[in-house]
Amino acid sequence: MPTTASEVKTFSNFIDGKWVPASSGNTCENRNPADTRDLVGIFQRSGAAEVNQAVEAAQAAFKKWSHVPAPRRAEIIMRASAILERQKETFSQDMTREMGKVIKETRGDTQEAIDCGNFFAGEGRRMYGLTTPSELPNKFAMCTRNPVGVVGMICPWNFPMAIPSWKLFPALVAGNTCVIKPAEDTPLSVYNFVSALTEAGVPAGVVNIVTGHGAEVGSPLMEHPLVRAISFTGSSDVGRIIGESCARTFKRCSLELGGKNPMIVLDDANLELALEGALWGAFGTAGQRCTATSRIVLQKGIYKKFVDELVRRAKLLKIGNGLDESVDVGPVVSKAQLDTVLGYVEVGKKDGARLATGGNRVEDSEHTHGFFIEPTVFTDVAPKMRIAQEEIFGPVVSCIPCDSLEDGIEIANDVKYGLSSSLYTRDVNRAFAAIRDLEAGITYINAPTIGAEVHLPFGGVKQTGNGHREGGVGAFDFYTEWKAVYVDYSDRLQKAQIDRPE
Ligand code: UN1
Repeated sequence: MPTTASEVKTFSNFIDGKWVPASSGNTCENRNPADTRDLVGIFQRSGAAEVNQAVEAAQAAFKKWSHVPAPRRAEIIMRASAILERQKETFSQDMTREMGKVIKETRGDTQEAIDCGNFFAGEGRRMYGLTTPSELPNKFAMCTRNPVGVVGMICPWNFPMAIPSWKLFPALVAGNTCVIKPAEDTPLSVYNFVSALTEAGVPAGVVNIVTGHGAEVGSPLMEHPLVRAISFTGSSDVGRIIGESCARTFKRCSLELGGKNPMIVLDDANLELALEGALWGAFGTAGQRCTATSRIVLQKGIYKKFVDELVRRAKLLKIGNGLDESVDVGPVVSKAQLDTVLGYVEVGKKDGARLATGGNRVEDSEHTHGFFIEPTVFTDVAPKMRIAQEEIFGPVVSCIPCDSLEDGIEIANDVKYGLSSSLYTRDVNRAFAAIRDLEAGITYINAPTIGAEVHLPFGGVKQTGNGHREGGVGAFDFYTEWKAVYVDYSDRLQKAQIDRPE
């Protein structure tokens, strides 16, 4: 339903526990991509001044927050998770409204944040350091994990609550303070998430939100001298800029970037299972996951049967407003995304791939106000074609034939990315060979490339990132600094490396 301007709420930045409008007086609209007449909210178009205020608030809050015992901080996180659970339906509906993915998936997104909170709340009573023997007598050696300081977080729109939760929960349990920049398309979900944190008792200044455009908010955040670390999820092109900037100012920097995730299906696979997985992996979230199945590499014996059936089923998927429970595929997030995806369809056609189904914007009377694209399958795709090499981030999948597992793995690995990967086979030997040889941070056997769980490491190799992982205890490798501690109780000067028994 279209919303009239008078019903629309204006959100200010959230800085030091207060609502602070942008000093420029400029704002950005948040519109529903399923029906752009529906104005979801108005958000501040902030700049360096607001970033500065937020970072200073986070810096001022750091000492006190970092001294709160981790188990106490974790109790707050546990309460926040419970609040998210209580608000799950409302927050999920808000999320579908602001970015389009279907309601069962936004419920999954909110659930992922709840799971993440529960996991990291438990870590408040672990966050293990280590002890180790000293080489000297009567000397104790241990390592503790200390917070890093003020962390800047730059978030994507495709998992508007789950991904901020991967960043905020471990950062907070570890004792950091944060400035978060939501994606321009999905600020409401970050407000909803932070409202749960605030209600749960996170003190003023510990989490601050500054909304606006990447160049205007992200850049001053990554360049700010008081920010000690930047966590970014988004495109490889932007990741490169952030990585370079952070290198210049010696900030830690975690980059979760693109993917071109392959699903390999061998002749011996359970085809029904693989088909279901392919449809879910390729068209779930309208293909807008960095883990989306964007290449299906099929062994020749099942190639034709598989693609025929995939095409038949892709045509049956219901496209529409994600708030309708019967819809399978929602809109893409924005006009810009729509243009990018349709541009890739043209590239695929021009490069000689066969467009087996889809490829068009859906613009009948029911869909005319939204950014809907038909689920699209290209067949007879050559591995080096652009549609098989570049991240499209839309409901477009490329089917590529292969001769064998070895050939399939070679095709799978022959891209610049390495996030997720999948193999369908009933042969355990081949499964383990693929687990070893697929160049990716995540490998699924007999499941599609999407569906990571929060207590396992999430991230990729090659140009998918810079070696960090979100999720799981490994997240603390980013959100804490190791401190090596030596306690000498010998009452004499002992010289390491020099005092050695004769
Ligand atoms: C992303 O695609 O940006 O594994 C994150 C998954 C989700 C997270 C995806 N749990 O598909």
